[in-house]
Amino acid sequence: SDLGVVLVGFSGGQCKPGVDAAPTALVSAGILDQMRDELGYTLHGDESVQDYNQLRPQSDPDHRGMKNPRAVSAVTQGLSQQVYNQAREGRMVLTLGGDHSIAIGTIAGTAKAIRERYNGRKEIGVIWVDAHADINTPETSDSGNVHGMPVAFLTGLAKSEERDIFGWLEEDQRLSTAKLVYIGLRDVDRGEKKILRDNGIKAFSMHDIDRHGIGRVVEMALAHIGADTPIHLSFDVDALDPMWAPSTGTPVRGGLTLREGDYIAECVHETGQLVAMDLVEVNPSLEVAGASETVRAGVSLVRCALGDTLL
Ligand code: DIR
Ligand code: MN
Ligand code: MN
Ligand code: MN
Repeated sequence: SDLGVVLVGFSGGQCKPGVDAAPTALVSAGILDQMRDELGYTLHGDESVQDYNQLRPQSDPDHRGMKNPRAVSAVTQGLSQQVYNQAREGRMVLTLGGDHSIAIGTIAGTAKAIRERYNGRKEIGVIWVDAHADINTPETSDSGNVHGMPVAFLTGLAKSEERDIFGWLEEDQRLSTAKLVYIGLRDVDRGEKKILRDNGIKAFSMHDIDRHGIGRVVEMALAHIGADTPIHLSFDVDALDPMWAPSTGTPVRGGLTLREGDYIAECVHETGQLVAMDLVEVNPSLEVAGASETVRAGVSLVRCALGDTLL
């Protein structure tokens, strides 16, 4: 079958350099060769990594507290078109980031393509696997880093009138809060907790995983999305415990084991509903001793989501 690949060397959604080098590291570790040779995909799209950090506007002052707002907006707007172009052809789309701000573009792209494919009768569901909820609005964010805000812009909880600062997002590129589910949360800001509560957003924290086990949590998450809903899986590698994925910008202890992460990905694959996956926040320049482990964990998550089986 067909797989569109989008390789995004971009770090402007947060402050630590190096996360832009992840696609190259993942490709060097053989991720695309494995998709082709072992999983049997026909690959589409540019297999050379695009350096999106070069795409800097001349002047990009903070706006509503957001850092690099025009750069992140321009990159994600371009990505939304790229992912849409792949998904429109009926291909599964794999995006390798970059920081998690890029999901503004990837999810906008699949949301639009799926609405078109089903003449507006279906919308995507998103499974967001992360230690963080990434649902700050510019006003609730303490950091100003846009990688902590993508879900707010995608759901319309944060809106913008400026075309060059996420004002390009159209209604058909949006995600319903009812079609969103989190797995792995353990570092959620106070303002984000209020947003999750006020909007009744489904979220499974590490506490829920401890209580019910990963099997039951994934079952409940998929039940929330629904059996006939196309799924976009957005996987932040920091959902994994730093024991398995130390090389990431904002590690939080007490996370998923590598097997729990792989299990989530395997179950999403098994549904047959997966239409797109993002793998983000691998930063090979941090914790250099753990960089290759983190890259290997990322490769494993993608393999599992795209159909590698144990037996
Ligand atoms: C924090 C950390 N909630 C923020 N967020 C993320 O900056 O908004 N770290 N996404 O990965
Ligand atoms: Mn995170
Ligand atoms: Mn935090
Ligand atoms: Mn994230």
